[in-house]
Amino acid sequence: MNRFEAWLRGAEFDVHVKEFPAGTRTAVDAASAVGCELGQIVKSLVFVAAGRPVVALVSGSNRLDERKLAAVAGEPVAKAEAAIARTATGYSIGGVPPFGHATEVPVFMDRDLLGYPVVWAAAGRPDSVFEIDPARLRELSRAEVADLK
Ligand code: 5CA
Repeated sequence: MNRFEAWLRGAEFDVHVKEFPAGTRTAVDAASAVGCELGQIVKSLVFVAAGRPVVALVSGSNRLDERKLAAVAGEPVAKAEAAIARTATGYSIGGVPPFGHATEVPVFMDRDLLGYPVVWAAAGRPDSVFEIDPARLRELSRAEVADLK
C-alpha cells in the first residue's frame, strides 16, 4: 500500500487502486496497461500559475494550452520543476494523483474528461492507477472545470 492508498483508506472513499507491473508512468503506458482509450487517462500535470503550484487534470488525448490554464489559474503559467511538483503534491512526476495532495493545491479539470463513463488516474506511483466516474473525480479533487486544450 502506498501513501496515496493509505490516504484513501483514511478518507474512506470507495476507490480501488490497481497495480500494473508493466508500468503506468505515462498516459500511453497507462492506457495500454488498462486497455482503455488514451482519452480516459487523467494526466495530473503540475504547473506554477501566478506564483503558486496548481494541478491540471487533462485527458490523455489532449494537449494542455497554457494560455487557457492561465485564463483560469492566473498568469504567468509554467510547468513546475520536478522538485516543486513533489513538494506541493507529495508525489513524484509519473505518479501524481488528482487529489490527496500534501498541500492545498488548486485543481483545474479538462472538461473533456466528463465525456467518458469512467476515467483512470495515477494513484501515487508510476505503476498504479484507479478507475473513477469523472463527476466523482471532480468532487473529490474539488476541481474547477475548464476548457484546457
Ligand atoms: N501515471 C501517468 C498516467 S496517469 C502520469 O502520471 N501521467 S502524467 O502525464 O500525469 O505525468 C507525466 C507528465 O509529467 C508528463 O506529461 C509531463 O508533462 C510531466 N513531466 C515529465 N517530466 C517532467 C519534468 N522533468 N519536469 C516537469 N514536468 C515533467
